[in-house]
Amino acid sequence: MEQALQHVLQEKFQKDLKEATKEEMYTALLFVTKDKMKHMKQKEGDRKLYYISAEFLIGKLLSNNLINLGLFDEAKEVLAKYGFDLTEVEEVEAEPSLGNGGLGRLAACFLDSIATLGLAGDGVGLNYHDGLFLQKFADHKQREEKNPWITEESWLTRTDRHFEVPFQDFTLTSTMYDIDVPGYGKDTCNKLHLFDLDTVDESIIHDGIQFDKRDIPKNLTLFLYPDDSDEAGQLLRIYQQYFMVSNAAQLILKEAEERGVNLYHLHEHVCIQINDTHPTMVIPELIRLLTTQKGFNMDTAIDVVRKTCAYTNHTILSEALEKWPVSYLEKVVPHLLPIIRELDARVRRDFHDEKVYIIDEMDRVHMAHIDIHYGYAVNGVAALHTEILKESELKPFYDIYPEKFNNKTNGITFRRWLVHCNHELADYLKELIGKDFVENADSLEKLLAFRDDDAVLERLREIKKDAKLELKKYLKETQDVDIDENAIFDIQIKRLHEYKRQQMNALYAIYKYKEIKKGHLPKRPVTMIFGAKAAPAYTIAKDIIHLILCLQELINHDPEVSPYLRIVMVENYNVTKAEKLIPACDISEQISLASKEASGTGNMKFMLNGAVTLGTEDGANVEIHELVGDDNIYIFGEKSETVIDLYDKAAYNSRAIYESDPEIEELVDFIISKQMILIGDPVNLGRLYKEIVSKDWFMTLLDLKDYILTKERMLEDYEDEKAWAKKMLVNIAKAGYFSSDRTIAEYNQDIWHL
Ligand code: GLG
Repeated sequence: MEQALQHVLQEKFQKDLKEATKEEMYTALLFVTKDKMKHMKQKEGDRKLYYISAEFLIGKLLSNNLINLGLFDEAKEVLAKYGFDLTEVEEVEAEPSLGNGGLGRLAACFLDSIATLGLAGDGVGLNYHDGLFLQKFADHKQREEKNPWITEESWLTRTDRHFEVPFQDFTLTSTMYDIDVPGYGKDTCNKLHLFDLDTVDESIIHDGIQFDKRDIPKNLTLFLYPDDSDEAGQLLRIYQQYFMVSNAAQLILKEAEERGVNLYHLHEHVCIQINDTHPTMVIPELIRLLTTQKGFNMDTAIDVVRKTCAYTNHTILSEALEKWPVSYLEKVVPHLLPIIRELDARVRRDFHDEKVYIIDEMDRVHMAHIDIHYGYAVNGVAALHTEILKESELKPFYDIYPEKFNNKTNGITFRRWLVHCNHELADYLKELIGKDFVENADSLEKLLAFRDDDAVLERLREIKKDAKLELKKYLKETQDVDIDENAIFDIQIKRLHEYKRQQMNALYAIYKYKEIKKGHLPKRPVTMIFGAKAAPAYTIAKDIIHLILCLQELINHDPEVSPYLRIVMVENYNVTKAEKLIPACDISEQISLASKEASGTGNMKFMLNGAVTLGTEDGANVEIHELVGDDNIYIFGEKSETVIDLYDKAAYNSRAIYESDPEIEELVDFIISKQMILIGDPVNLGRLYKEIVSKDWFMTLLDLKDYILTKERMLEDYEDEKAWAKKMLVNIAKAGYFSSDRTIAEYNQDIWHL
């Protein structure tokens, strides 16, 4: 390692290890790591997986690659010898924020686990030049700025693969870039293929994240999820999606032919996982290529494609179940429409239920319906979610194809979410139970043998305290805020969405503020930490951010309250920040309205790092609850059946709750109180107030009181330090089930058969 680094530094910068800057050292590590991976091949096998996804929220890669390649300790030592701290050097790397949240981060964890299990599976996506926008706060509001991540030297390697992608008005030539994906302790390596266009022009961006949405050759891969609140934005999405899947389909066929595969047996050698509906057009595209270029007849093409593709559903929120107007598809990819119409005609011929048609009476194409009819497997991402798909959301399909439906509860890679982000805890666990858990997550259960061992419990508390100190330092440096490491850290970090109910947490802050003002002081200070980006066009979500930032201002500047309660909204929450926040957390906020969070994966990361969940019976919380038992989790709120029933009967009435309960009324009214208006913008606060009182689509007021009571009970319980440390221990010990290695083993066993 020392020699290799020395060599790069000399060659590239004519410098010695002692003279290098942090940036140069980072580049040297990048080169050395990339070079090592260049010589690693993919595991050879009969069937290869292509995981197509619009998002791969990979995060920084240096440490993870070093860990997986077994080079981490050596690199750290060599750097230390020359006065460098690897953690600081790593800061140089720009985070590739190529995803929004859970779905994209899941895809990244999956790539790690696929490689670690030694399976042949590549990711396929787009090389967005700018990741998810950079969030800045000004006047207590979110501002969006562009978020470029591609530097001259990066993990990307330009390849000489190019494909022609035909659109209505022009044909574009793609370029494929690769990122290596090494498995933990393996000598094989997979790839993440990201497609791009040489003509994309970053200089067309102006005023934050504005650009000409119509100039496709210049804008196609500029942004992840460009604003689609108008027609031009929606058309651009279709351009992106088709560009992604046409490249994927051409790559798949090309590689199959290179491997000598008879395309009539494609399904025996290739499997395609469609991550949410964004890559759905790969189905008609493959059918098109097989029929127009490979001499297949329609029946055979459909049959082969159906046996090749599988679909994962990640949400029941209708806004995310894509339905593209036929007229839009006509404008972008008219050559796919005859195929889509044929697929629809076959459905109509076989089934007489319009709920399962592909094209509805409003002439919209239901992408998920294509996936379900013309794929061989459909999976949800947590047990409850899959049940809801089968019993309500996708029931008509389940009735037709019960054999296609299966559950794959999400998971997270322990290499990033424990070994990398929490060295101290990982090292201690290795000392206690051996290092086996890094690959064999279930062996974390060995920790249970220490549940009554005072020394172990004490050490877990110390490790938590150290992580809090680290976070304190980081927040001071990056945002100039002061937090108290002796406080209870209560953390909610995830995308901002009404169903995730950050607004309910904010109402708790109001409750606590008022209590403290009345002289009801908590035994120990509480620090409430939020991190969340709101979609640029999602008004109410931005209003909720405004509320939280105003409360932060009010509370942190009130000398009566701030010694006991603090609010910190972390700016630009991303993977890198998650890695600092999660190890420091005591209370993990997982408070979505039951039935709405398909799984959640943050809940798993927190648990693994010894936080205790405060949550509803939603998504994977249900499974966490089953695993840790009632004593080690705090569950509140209405259950999903009740919620679904309220929706079905349109029986929820937030105004009635507001008007009949003076305590709730007082909390909600505070949003538009004089003090708040003095700090914030009456338009935003007023709109949010009105939304909660007169609509409250995600039923905040329904669960508010139970939430407050449960959180208060949790704060009380924290004071029994030993009992709390035991809860931490049980959570860590039981987290093994949530390793993405387990999830991927199940995908392989039940769906992929690699
Ligand atoms: C979704 C869901 C999450 C889920 C994630 C990964 O909202 O609950 O954990 O996918 O399956 N759109 C998402 O982020």
